[in-house]
Amino acid sequence: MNSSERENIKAAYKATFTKKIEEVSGNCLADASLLKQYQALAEMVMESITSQWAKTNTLYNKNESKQVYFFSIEFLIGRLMKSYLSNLGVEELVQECSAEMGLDYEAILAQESDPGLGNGGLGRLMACYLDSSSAMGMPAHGNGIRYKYGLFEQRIINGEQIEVADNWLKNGYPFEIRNPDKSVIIKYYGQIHSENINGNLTFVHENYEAIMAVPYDIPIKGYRNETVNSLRLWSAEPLEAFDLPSFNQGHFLNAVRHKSEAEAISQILYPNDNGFDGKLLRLKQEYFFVCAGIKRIIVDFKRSNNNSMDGFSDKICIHINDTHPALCGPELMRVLMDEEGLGWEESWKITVAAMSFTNHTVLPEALEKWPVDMMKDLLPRIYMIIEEINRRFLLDLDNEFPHDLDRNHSLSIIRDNYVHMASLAIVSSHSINGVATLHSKILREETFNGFYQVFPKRFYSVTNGVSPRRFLMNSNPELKTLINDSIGPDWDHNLFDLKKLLNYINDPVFYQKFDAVKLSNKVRLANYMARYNNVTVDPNSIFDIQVKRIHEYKRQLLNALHVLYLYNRLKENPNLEMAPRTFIFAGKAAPGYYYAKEVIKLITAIAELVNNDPSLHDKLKVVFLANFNVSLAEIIYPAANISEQISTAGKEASGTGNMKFMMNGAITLGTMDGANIEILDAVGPSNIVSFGLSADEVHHYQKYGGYRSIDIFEQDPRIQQVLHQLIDGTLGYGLSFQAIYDSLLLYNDGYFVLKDFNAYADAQNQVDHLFRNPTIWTKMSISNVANSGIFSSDRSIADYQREIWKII
Ligand code: CJB
Repeated sequence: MNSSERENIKAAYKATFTKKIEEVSGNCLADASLLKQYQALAEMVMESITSQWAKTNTLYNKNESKQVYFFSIEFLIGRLMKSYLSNLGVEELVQECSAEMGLDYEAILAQESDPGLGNGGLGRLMACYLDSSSAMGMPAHGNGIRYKYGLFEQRIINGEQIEVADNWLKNGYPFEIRNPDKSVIIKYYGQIHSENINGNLTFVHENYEAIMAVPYDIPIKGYRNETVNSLRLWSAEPLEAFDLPSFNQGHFLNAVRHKSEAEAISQILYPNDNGFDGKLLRLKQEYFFVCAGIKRIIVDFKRSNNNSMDGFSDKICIHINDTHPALCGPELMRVLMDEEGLGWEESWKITVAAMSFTNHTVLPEALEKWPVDMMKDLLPRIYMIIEEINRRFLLDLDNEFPHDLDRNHSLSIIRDNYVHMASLAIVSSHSINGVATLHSKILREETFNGFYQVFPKRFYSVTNGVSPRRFLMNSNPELKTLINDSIGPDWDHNLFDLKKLLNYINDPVFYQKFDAVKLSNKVRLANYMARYNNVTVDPNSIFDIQVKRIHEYKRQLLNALHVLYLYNRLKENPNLEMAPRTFIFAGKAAPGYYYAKEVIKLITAIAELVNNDPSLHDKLKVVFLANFNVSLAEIIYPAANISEQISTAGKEASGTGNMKFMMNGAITLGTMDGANIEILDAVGPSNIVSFGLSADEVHHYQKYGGYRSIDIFEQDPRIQQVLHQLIDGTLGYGLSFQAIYDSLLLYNDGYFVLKDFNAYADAQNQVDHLFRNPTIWTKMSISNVANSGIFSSDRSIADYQREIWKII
């Protein structure tokens, strides 16, 4: 494009934008608020996406290519405007025009709400996978719930977490299209009776309660290509908003009660990460989007397949993201048998061939099991089908392993009066995968070993990945520019090309530029902390960051105790030689998770102590950033020097924050857990700092005992001092962290915090030494970026295509 063509395009953009402002606000540009500017831009974006979207759908409706449907109870998509602009290839143009029109581009983008439709890694992974599928031109769609309230907004008041409702829809959401014509009726409760209709046994559902699932579709635009896939989020509505007979009889409250009961289903996201709390409403949610999603898939498939179900599983993959959508199996069976008139055998073949299942956690408290009575009552036909799936599965088992009652019992989907959802998902899927090599091994050898013995060929491993567009190109534009200037722009289609950066691994000029980018990102975060935390930090200090959900197994506690120890060392020796450090934490605790909330309180108390002690001469700062979400994450990752990935080995299935940090040049300080092991493989041992018990050692202690935290306490005066400080008032008058203290000593430190303390302190020392040698540090940092290609979600999607969905 020559410069006059570009000027014409810019003039056209400005004219359209000005007109749009009038349309959306009734004001001229000069009087339009930032919100209206954002809405105008969003409408323009949608206008340029929708025709490509329609074309993509027309293509898909020809039923030529295999379609993948991700069923997930969470999709943590983040703000979309920047992705759309960059994927359309117009971001620079819009930025330039905005500046020329005197508009604040970043402030306009900040008007967008950040939909918190997920808790953490699980939901964010789905968003990255949608992004990658579209980028690769692969037909893949999401099916989930349009929660009216996303994950709560976290405020920190007096050092404690306070939860505030997240009303993300309050200004409307411009990137969704409501499609009431595609609504589906969902039936709960009632009774099932069988009838013989024309010689066929038919199951009839009576006296059910019906609610309506209404889809809202969000376009997922591919990076600089023609593909626009869909994320379909279902909203619950009453069939009739208003019960007129009740109203006419004067029962005014009854007249609207049904409405709010129906709407309750998609009202709120359960705020538990890696935890299961067994609420009836959650089970309703699970069936809600499963039933609605499957119905639409079948309607669309038949429409483009001469009204026939032939070849369904050759063309449709239903991917079950953790066990929350595990009812996909029995629901597809129900539709195939009760609505399509197929027999059990045929339906089962189709179901198993269509379903694949990814497990995301081995924590026992997160594995879902629903009480039989609850399931039977709420979903009577589904329960009947689960019983039959189980009966047949146990029969097969008995044939293969005769009289092995223990095995039969432990693998039974229905056991001890519960429906075990992971077992259901495994039995009804042709593939089961873990999300990192170690995790998949633990699934095979421990968690699902019984199933592995029965179905060895069904088990796979696909290591997670993250979107390089969101977490590198769009959130770290300066690094993107530096990479482009160094190795050319083609790495945007193949992240493995980042390896070319290794050509610069000894280039001092490149070092300077690379360090300048990091510093600039640190300054951006430092400004954020000055503004929101009122803490001044030195951008040249080590930014040592742990951001993720607060959970015992993720061991923010280990980090916090070490900060306290460092504080003690500095108090003892104010001349201690060390690079200044800024320890940064962020993350939400589930509202009912007392211990995790205590950990937040502890971190903020340590921050108070440390940040207000002038004798430390700014060598140590601690910051807890409130309300960690995707938008905040995008500012944090590019600014990190150290990525804290310190879970108890064997507990973190993969982790994905570790990959986002690495891509932005942070050095991983980690245990040999989840994908940290693969980060080590990718960068080599000299570019990572690892420490701590291995998963095997943890497993051994858990199985056979032999660890006594009190022994460590008694032998280590550093630990004694730190633990006493938890309860002796050091951290604030009247503040005592007795529960944490007890968990470590009285209850024998279930997550091996004290056991790993020494190794962690040594590793932190090593970090200090490395950082004080800038050449080594920069070299490590560049190596991390250069070797991060394998953690692109494009690679993960390619693996799924090949191994799981068998799409060549
Ligand atoms: N995960 O975020 C969640 N929530 C859960 O309930 C269970 C697991 C996380 O999933 C990520 C994506 O696979 C993993 O990287 C992470 O280790 C796991 O905790």
